[in-house]
Amino acid sequence: MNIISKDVIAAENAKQAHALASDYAHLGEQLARRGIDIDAVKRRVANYAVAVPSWGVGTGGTRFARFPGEGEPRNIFDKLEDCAVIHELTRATPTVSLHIPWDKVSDLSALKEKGAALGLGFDAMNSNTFSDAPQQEHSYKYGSLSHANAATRRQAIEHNIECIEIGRKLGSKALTVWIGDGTNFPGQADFTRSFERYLEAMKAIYKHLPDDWRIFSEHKMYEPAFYSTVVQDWGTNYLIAKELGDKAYCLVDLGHHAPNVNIEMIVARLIQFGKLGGFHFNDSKYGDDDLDTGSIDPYRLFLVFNELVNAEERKAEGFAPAHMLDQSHNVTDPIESLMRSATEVCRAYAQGLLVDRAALAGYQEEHDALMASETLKTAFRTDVEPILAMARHEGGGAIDPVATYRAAGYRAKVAADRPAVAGGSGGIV
Ligand SMILES: [Mn+2]
Repeated sequence: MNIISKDVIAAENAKQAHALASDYAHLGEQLARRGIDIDAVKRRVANYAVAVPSWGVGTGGTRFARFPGEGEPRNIFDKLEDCAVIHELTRATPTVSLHIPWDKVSDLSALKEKGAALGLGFDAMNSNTFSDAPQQEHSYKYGSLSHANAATRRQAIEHNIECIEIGRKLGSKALTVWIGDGTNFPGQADFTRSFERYLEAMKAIYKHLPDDWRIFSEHKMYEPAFYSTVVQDWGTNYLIAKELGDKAYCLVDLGHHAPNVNIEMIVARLIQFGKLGGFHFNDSKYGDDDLDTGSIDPYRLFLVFNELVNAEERKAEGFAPAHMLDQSHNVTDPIESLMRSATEVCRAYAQGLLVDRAALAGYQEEHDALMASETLKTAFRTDVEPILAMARHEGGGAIDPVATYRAAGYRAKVAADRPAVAGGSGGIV
């Protein structure tokens, strides 16, 4: 079942199909001169997938306010429909990543059936021990998995085990754990003791992880704790994955680093030691801004994908990262932002595939810094839009996803069914 009428998609595509064919043929000629088969690149782009977070289809917010949009999803079933729209038009987002307890339902088989009917699968499960759920016995105000109180830690462990159980029923194969634990004052907690407690708690969760599952730990330098966090950087993250075992991997959220940190190099290190679990894609200017992927620094996104394609092509051992978008939409229609972001990661991937790796290796051997850099720039400067558009078009999606979405009038339609929600509450993770 399609949420967006196939007739609308076909009508919009008909307006642009001729120009696309011409652009694609021209780019194909240019790439052929560089020894690249455009159809081979297109096939790999068509197979690329990035998961959409269920919370991404609602309007986000900041610490100060949230300004709700029209027709916001009321529950996970509405969210799945919004996610289906993104996949129908982009053909790049076949899975949804759920968040518990936000997406908790009494009837899991109904949820699974809804996903199947929409052609969507379930990606990594996300636990929440950074805020208190209603009727929760122990508060996470002072932490969760690293909390000083054993009963609070036990509650947080049980919650993560519950997320695994829900995920098993839905066909998920991974659990992502991000905690807000940390301090606002020097001396507030003992760094070593906190981390010992965290590791002990994660080991208890790990024991419940099915054999064909992976567990991802996600580091974050600051916020909500502003002086220290328990899982602050990739080094600590690597130690966690190493301590836990073979099913434990590190998740890299692009926004969770200090300004100017060389994230692509972190990615390379984690790949080298078989511990890169996956990504949360977004972009940032000042901190963890959760801006749309590729909206500020598309070159950095390309450099990350350059490392990923390098690993893919050399068949790095244990390399199978999970890709997910994780961003907050405050001033745009979330569906439009997520479609554009999905396109941006496809773009970075396509550009990564265009890097002349043999030439690059040669320049590196010869210490030709300028030409090595130029080799990357040549791939980055290539406008791969015809490849992305053709992959979408041939896959049944939209040549121009945003224009087609607007032509379909989806937001106005759901706004009529979904009552406006109150604003005021802040926060996104
Ligand atoms: Mn994240």
